[in-house]
Amino acid sequence: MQEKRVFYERLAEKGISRRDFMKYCGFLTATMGLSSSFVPKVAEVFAAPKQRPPVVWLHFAECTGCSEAILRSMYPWIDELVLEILSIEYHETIFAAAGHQMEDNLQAAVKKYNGKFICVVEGAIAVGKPEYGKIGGRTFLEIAKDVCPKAAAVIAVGTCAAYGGIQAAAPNPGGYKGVGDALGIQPVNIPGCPYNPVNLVGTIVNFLLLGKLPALDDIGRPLFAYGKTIHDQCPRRAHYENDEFVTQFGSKEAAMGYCLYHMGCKGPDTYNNCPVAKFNDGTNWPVEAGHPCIGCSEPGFWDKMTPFFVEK
Ligand code: FSX
Ligand code: SF4
Ligand code: F3S
Repeated sequence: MQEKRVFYERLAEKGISRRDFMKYCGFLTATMGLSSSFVPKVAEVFAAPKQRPPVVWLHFAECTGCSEAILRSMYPWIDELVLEILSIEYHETIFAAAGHQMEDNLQAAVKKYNGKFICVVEGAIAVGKPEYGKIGGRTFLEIAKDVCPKAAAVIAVGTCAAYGGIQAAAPNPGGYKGVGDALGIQPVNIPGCPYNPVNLVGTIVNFLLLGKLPALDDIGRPLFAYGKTIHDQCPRRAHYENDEFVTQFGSKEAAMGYCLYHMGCKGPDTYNNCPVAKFNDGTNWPVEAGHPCIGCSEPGFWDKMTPFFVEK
């Protein structure tokens, strides 16, 4: 009880009312595909966590946009996430430590929590030429082979970790791959360039609340987030059906919010929940802002979905 009261007091200090928090929990519960009866239980995961799973967050080849995405997520803010729900044992971007001290942290965490930690991976792994990516003298591949098999669950965030992303785009001189392909394992893949933090939070809350990872599709994506195409959830869909298309940016049709298919929108071939989850505190998402979906969460999107502004 005391713990919960302190939690709500801290929220209030940040200008977040209990009502706002419950609204967020309702949104998260719906995103996870659970009935509204789970809302109080989801709230408990944040307000009175029963366990704080240790997390080792690995960075390989990427732009760090995925860490930026979660650092800017609405709630839980990164400090809440780090200090209250999870026990982050290693994360190169947010830790003050560096060099050997940092590498010692990683070794110690993996040893201490062997078989119990959640391993979040951001970035692709050079498999063809492993020497293309190294941290502390070890290749990405060596680190991943050492750490990932010791985790209770591996979650690949971003298209780079899930499917290789920009590093794996042709001609891919380093032979980069996503974590699953590089190690021959099936991680939970949460693709997107960057991914939507709400889908990572949903995956972790699912794990804490129900004691298991969410159901996945055949390429490792949680069905709650990637079960439908952008096109099937798009608010511009009625314009598509009525043959009302934008053919030029800045035009009258663009201002009227017509369908962006002829501007190269890849929404029909892209599975993701952007139209409902949105970004930046639920402010907006690419198509609503007038930009075609470029298919950023699909495997091989740099090769398959380009040229981005051309109908395919
Ligand atoms: Fe990749 Fe994430 Fe794109 Fe960047 O780390 S999915 S390049 S937004 O940052 O991995
Ligand atoms: Fe489909 Fe894109 Fe048109 Fe939306 S804008 S209806 S996703 S083609
Ligand atoms: Fe990416 Fe398309 Fe969503 S470009 S962010 S999957 S709308």
